[in-house]
Amino acid sequence: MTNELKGKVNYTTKGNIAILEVDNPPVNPLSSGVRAGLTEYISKANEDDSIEGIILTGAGRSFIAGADISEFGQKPDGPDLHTALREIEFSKKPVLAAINGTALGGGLETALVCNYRMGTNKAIVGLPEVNLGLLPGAGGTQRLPRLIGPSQALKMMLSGTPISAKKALQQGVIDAISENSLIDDAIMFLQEKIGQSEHPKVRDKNEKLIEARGADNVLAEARALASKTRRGQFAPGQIIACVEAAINEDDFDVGMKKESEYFLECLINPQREAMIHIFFGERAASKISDIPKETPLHPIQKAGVVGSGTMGGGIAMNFANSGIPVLVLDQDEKNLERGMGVIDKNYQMMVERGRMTQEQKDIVMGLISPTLSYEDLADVDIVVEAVYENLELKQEIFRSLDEATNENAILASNTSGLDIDAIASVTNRPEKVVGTHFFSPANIMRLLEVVRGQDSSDETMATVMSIGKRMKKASVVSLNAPGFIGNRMLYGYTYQANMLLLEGALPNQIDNALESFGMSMGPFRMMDLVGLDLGWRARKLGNIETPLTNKIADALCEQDRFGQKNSKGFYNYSEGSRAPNPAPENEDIYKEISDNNNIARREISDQEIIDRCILALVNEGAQILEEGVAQRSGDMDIVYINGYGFPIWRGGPMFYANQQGLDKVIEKMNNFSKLDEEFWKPAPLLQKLADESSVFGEAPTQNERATKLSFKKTNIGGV
Ligand code: 3H9
Repeated sequence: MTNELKGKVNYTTKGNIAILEVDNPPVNPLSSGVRAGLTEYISKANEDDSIEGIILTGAGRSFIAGADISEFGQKPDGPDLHTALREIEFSKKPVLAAINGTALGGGLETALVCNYRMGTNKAIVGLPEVNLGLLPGAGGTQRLPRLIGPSQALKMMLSGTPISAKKALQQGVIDAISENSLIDDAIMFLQEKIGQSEHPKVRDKNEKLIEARGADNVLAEARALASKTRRGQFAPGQIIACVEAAINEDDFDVGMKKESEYFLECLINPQREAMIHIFFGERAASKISDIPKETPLHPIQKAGVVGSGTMGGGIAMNFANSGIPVLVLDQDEKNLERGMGVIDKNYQMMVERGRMTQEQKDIVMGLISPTLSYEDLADVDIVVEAVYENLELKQEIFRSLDEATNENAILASNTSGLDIDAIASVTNRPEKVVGTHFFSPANIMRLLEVVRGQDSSDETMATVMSIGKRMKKASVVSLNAPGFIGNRMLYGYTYQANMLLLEGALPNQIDNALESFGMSMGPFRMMDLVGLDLGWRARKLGNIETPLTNKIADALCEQDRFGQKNSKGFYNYSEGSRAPNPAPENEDIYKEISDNNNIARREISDQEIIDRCILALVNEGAQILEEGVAQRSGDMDIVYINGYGFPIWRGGPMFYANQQGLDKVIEKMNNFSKLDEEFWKPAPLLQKLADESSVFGEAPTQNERATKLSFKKTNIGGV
């Protein structure tokens, strides 16, 4: 075998059993060296007369994490995966997959060509290719339905969610669970089978497919599931087409051929590139460029949360879900009681929906304790303050926390836009202060912006990022600047949506155009959901003049139209329903405000709506990158996909701009500059990259930067 190939397979023997161990750290993907090793050693075991059975396992914590994702779009070295798997499937000697950890995608597909499958009780198996814009292309769409039936297989492939060993055993994906030493148990299992004249092959099992023939509901249900959960995505339809072929074709190899064709179509579809960009982008975002990987972490054994409202409760649930005991502090006993009740109710709902067992609920609830006293926080390792957005109040809390907690404890403020340095400045430990911007509901939304203050230490940053990973969040670092990353970008997007409304488009048209682009919810439906009255009341209280783009929303509030909360806003809502119905009675208000501000209303195309809203995100993103507020453009993609409903299959706004071509982006912006020259001035970095025919990537270094960063007290906010 040549040395350039990536990864390897270790070959050992134990008596009459050959053990092939995939060794490609950290997660054993099927890189070139692994495929070559499998091909070579299966045939070696078959040629060795002293060998009567073969065990295939993985080194470390993973069995096989699938195909090597970094190879997609490149010319692969070594044998292809199909060759390696054929070698296993047609082995003369029985092969058992000893699944020691994660068997995902091509990893499970490798196990499915083995004659037998045994897992440890910690093993998990799944076909998550759909999350990468792909389908299981190494026989998964043909073999899994044969094993567990097309309906279950479709659910697994369309959700991409792996299942536990226990569930895999129940469904028939694996044959046994090892409770002791996996390899010893696997050998024992295999010895019993060795005398058999035949060993089962999944490809030969046709009963479950024949049963499904003519039963239209299997595919109809899958289509309904895909259109509900994976709107706009290409791969789900391809997966369903593969399973349809598995059901209807008598010949296994014909189904396999179709799978290969459909896989190739996914591979060349731009969605695949976009979704793989997000896979690697999420992992890149978790790294901080100037903080070494080996930075020691502050051990987190116990946490505190200040504030028992929706946000505080959600954050406490995140700690508990990660196994970290957490104290929830509120100074108001009634609020605290209510907050704990909401947490309990949220978990109860999960139990009722089958998302957790009662036993699991009891464990996490046992980790959350209420307290009214700062003194109880004396031994926590981290506190997240989650009270409402008021700098003075947060500063007061930080003074108390600085006094009450151990001097090494990290103090985090959950804020969507306040100045972290101003909060840190009231403590004696600014190096231990950091911002955490969780998104609501914090126990569900994956995005976490981690705000780096000017004094936040490497240890503090690295620790908070590692907690984000433990909480299974998509964590992104932002420098301390107004609106951080997400809300700052949102500002331009909502600004354009409001301008389009003033210029003649109706909320329904704007929302539909952006939803057809793939946004999970259009801006006006979103504003109705949040409540139009929040900004209106704040402006009234502060005697602040209404900006042009808020004039329509404020006029609606004057007519008691606050949004979903009172069933009328930009839309009308029927009693008890969240479905938005157009509100023609608002149109006179729109016209009047346009007239009063000398804005001529006109027909606006859907394309103009999409371009103006999305390119507003891109231009602000370029500015954010130029200032170094985000470390890399991919970080902004992660923010927008996980926090703001941007379609994952478009790879995020910055990736989308790269794919369009930055020169095209500038061309469109130049056209729009007739409407608003100031707004559509390209960010210097965008102009520079377009001139160089380049794309967005890493943030420029300090020396390369044209703009210096400062925490300006600008008003960032959408509504
Ligand atoms: C497939 O199989 C297609 C086939 O059906 C058909 C083929 C013909 N490849 O996530 P982590 C890297 S498609 C290459 O931080 P964890 C990852 O980038 C594949 N690299 O660890 C990271 O690198 P770095 C279907 C991979 O413990 C490092 O490994 N399979 C791959 O939190 C550690 O990763 C999947 O979609 C890969 N397949 O989670 C599974 N996987 O350190 C994808 C990981 O430089 N993988 N890396 O940042 C996962 O879901 C998680 O990595 C896993 C471990 C759960 C396994």
